[in-house]
Amino acid sequence: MDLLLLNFILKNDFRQLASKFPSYYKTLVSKVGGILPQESLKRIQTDFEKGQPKEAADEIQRALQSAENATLNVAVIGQSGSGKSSFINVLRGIGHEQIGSAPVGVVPTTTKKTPYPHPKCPNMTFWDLPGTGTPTSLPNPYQEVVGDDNYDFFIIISSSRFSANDAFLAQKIQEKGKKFYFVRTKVDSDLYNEKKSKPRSFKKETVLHQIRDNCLVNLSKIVSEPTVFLVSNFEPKKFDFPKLQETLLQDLPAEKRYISLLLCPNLSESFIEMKRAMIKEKLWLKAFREAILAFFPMTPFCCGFNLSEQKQQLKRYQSNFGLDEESVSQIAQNLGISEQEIYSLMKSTDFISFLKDDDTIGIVNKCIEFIFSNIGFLPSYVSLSIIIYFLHLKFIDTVAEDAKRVLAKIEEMKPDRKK
Ligand SMILES: Nc1nc2c(ncn2[C@@H]2O[C@H](COP(=O)(O)OP(=O)(O)O)[C@@H](O)[C@H]2O)c(=O)[nH]1
Ligand SMILES: [Mg+2]
Repeated sequence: MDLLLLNFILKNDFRQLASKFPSYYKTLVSKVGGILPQESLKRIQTDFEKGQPKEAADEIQRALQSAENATLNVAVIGQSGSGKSSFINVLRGIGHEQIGSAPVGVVPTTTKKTPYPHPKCPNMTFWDLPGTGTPTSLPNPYQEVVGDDNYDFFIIISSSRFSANDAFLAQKIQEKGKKFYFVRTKVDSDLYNEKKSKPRSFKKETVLHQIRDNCLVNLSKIVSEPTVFLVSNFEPKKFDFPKLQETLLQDLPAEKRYISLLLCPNLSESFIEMKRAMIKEKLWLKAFREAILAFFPMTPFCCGFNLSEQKQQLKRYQSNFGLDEESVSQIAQNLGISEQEIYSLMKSTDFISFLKDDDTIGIVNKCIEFIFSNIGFLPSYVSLSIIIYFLHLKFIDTVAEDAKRVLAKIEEMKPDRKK
């Protein structure tokens, strides 16, 4: 079991905990940052210093609750036809033809500001804002759109040369003191067109560099140190989509990061690793809080081992990694293969194997022996917590590896690979 938790159970030394907690916590967080906001970290440390562990446990609980209940409103704005709806569908992990997708089309399809909640979490909503520059667009869409203060940030979508409309939007959002990200879509078709028109001199990197430069030069007149993300909504695993996701997550306030990360589609192995780290961090924080509370005899501490509850929890992890029944069915449909073929790649479908897993049993036994030999006794709820902690770690690792295998299968079956 990890050292800080064990130390806590064995020594119960709050001063030591206060000095070790922040640096230890850093080792747990994913590369886009952790769940605890800076203020919570400070408060927890001060609570330990003052010998008030119960307050520290409460602070952890508060932070975990706000992480789970966080809301996020993202405004996606840009000219009609630039790919806003398609972009929203990618971010929500929804196929363009799937039920609930934002309608995509060659003629303007969205005339009203439309909310698209994430299918797994209504608290996270993407707003498809009326395309500008069409006959039906609002007389003053910028006011209507930019004037709304509820958005956490804006994403400006542009699909061709940097336009006066792009500049105007960036300027208005900037004046509002809001953050925006500039996304240049359809780079797949730019590359295709360039290759067609200049087959001999075509160089992918040069074309991408030119597109980026054109946007940067213009944006730098509006903001200092602008960033541009070049994406294809048809090939989101390529180009800057994964980097965009990472940047958004990094920039978010800590309490909004957990839900946002879990709801992002798995675009890369590195993304699956970030999810794994953050889910483990949350598990650790819960276990740490329980370890603190276990030393307060009056604290109601119920954590019986209930098989069906554990099965449910495993399903929740599968959902976090995009491997719930609905997602598997969708993946199978997209790839034109049977669901069974996807399930055959997943080891987490065999719940019983987790209960018999020798590694988990071994590590739990070692932990329990270690505690027993150090303090001479072991309350039953502590041993139960230890079992559940390691079982969940195994769940998370197994599901994360499943997600990687499924991702590899999706890559392998991509149409351009099959040729
Ligand atoms: N090649 C290519 N086409 C795209 C991309 N994104 C969107 N499109 C197409 O562009 C058209 C307009 O897209 P849509 O998402 O409806 O744009 P919106 O009007 O801004 O919401 C549709 O035909 C999409 O299929 C992209 O990244 N690459
Ligand atoms: Mg649209």
